[in-house]
Amino acid sequence: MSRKSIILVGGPDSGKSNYVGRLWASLKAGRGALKRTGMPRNIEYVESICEHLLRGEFAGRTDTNSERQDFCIPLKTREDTEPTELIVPDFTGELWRDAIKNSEIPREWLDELENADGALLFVRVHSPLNVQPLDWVTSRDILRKHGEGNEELELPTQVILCELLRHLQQRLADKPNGTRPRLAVMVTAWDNLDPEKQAVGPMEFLRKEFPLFAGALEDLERMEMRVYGVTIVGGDLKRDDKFRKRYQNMIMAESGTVTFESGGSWQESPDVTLPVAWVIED
Ligand SMILES: Nc1nc2c(ncn2[C@@H]2O[C@H](COP(=O)(O)OP(=O)(O)OP(=O)(O)O)[C@@H](O)[C@H]2O)c(=O)[nH]1
Ligand SMILES: [Mg+2]
Repeated sequence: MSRKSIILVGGPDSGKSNYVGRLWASLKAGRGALKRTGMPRNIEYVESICEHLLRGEFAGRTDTNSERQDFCIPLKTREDTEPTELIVPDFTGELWRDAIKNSEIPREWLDELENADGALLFVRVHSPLNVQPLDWVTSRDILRKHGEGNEELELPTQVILCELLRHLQQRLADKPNGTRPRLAVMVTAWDNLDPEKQAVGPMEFLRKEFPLFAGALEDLERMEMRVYGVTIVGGDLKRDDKFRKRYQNMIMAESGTVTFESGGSWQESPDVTLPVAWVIED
């Protein structure tokens, strides 16, 4: 069986693991664009995330001392294609952040980046771990000085995102058919924005909150990029009591949406597998 690996990249608390658990719930239910053709290896890992979501809570952050977890599942991207094994390694975001801070990315990760068929880059709306300043000039100066011995500085989130983007650009190989590698930028906890902000789409959110990063995305040449607003169950299980009550009567694998651009406007789909389907599409 052929293999495709996508790499999940993002700082701590950016929503990577909960998304993987929710992706598994959709694949299990079998209603999305991606169709599984078997069971995942390391099923305990994704099932434990699903159990939290079924109980009405988000799964906790990945333990920095635990082994790296890989979600590996055989699937088809279209009815007429051969099954392929999708491999999604989930490293803790703290390790990504520290690697960028110390300008030292472990060899194991570089190998994963070089062998990946595409990437998902995560940034979470209103995460308490998002580090400001927001303004473009300060962040740009920090980015310029990064690597010159100022590593005790707490790096703003958008500087980390720009550095992650730079590594992706340098390392991701072209697709076997010669086209550029694909990157889905996942703006998670999309439900945390009010309807007016949701209506203008996730790229506008990035322009406002992380302008340096948004600029870098707009200048990308070596990768194809799409931005997705992602809410894995459609609301905030931690902070929104009304939503939590409604969620008791919802089916987990049918809750949640992705917001993406199509035909010049923002569309919403209940199929949370769409970003992965687009990244690995031949
Ligand atoms: N409101 C809302 N919050 C979300 C959503 N997805 C994730 N979160 C929140 O984000 C937190 C972090 O999510 P994780 O999936 O643990 O993030 P992570 O990137 O794996 O974090 P590390 O393991 O530290 O790298 C969760 O505990 C939730 O509080 C979402 O769709 N909506
Ligand atoms: Mg995690």
